[in-house]
Amino acid sequence: MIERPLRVGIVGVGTMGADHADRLATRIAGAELVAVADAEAARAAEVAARHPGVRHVADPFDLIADDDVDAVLIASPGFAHEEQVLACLAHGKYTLCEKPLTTDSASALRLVEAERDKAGRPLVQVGFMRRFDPEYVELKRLLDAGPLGRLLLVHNIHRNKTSPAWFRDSAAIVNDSLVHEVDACRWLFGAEVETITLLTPTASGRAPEGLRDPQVALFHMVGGGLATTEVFINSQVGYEVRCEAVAELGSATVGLGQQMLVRRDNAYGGPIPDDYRQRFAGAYDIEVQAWVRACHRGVVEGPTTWDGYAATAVCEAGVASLATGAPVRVDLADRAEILGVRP
Ligand code: ISE
Repeated sequence: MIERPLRVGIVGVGTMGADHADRLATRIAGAELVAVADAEAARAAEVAARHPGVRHVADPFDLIADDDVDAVLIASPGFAHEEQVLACLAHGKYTLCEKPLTTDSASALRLVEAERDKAGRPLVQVGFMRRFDPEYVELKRLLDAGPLGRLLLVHNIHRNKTSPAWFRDSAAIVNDSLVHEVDACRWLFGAEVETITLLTPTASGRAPEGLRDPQVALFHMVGGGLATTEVFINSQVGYEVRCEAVAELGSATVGLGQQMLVRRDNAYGGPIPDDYRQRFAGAYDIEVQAWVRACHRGVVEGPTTWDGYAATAVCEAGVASLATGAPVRVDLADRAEILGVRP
């Protein structure tokens, strides 16, 4: 139990980390942003300068080891996560690690095991913000409460206006964008993904050379559910996220507030957010606030390292499917054997 404000440090203050810095410094109760670190020192200095009293630290590992930091929010690129999360575990720090947990399943599984062996208890939450978005939460509540009967199908749409410069190959769309729908489907169905098939039409002429964009994913869930996801990261329009769940007695949809806007010039239907920071601003606030409250109580309540591992394993199989268009089975480790809990 931590009685005073939770002292938080942020590792990685690019687009998302800087957004979290503003959030933690201005509107999260029970927390104090104390330090930021970034591979680009100037960027850390710039973000720290916006928030009086916040230190900038050159080396992320010094921030993680700092006794004056109780909890770490990791918003660095996915390839840096394994070592940084391992350091957090070694120092017993509560951690909120942005998705993806890591970019390959072997390293993600190592983190599941390291949390078990080094910390002996859950310390890490993975940043899948859809689970905190009020509309998604309402959908989940409705499905679990039972009036719609058994969930049969989920249809997702996930579009961005343009891809970030570092999206240089088609796998980035799977690992960094589709990963959200992988987690959302596991959560909504309460089941793992059994196979994934990834198909692509002719690529948009607006997508950078070599990027197979858009993509369509099909998930066969354990237990018989099916999910489709369109991911289109250079749609030119804006940030559109929708999710329709089809159950035996009815359907329910998240994101209908954006449904009428289909043209690039925002011509009708009202404004559409430019990116995830606007569309999910409320979800991020709720997510980070819930994490802070959970840290005060010494627990992890959001998506776990297992959730991060399972999502990464599905994406890895998805990248393999991209090569052939054939279904690829997701081979997960035995959860009960690893964590000693029922699957
Ligand atoms: C980004 O990293 C996110 O997490 C966004 O939610 C997603 O829409 C985008 O495609 C990713 O690059």
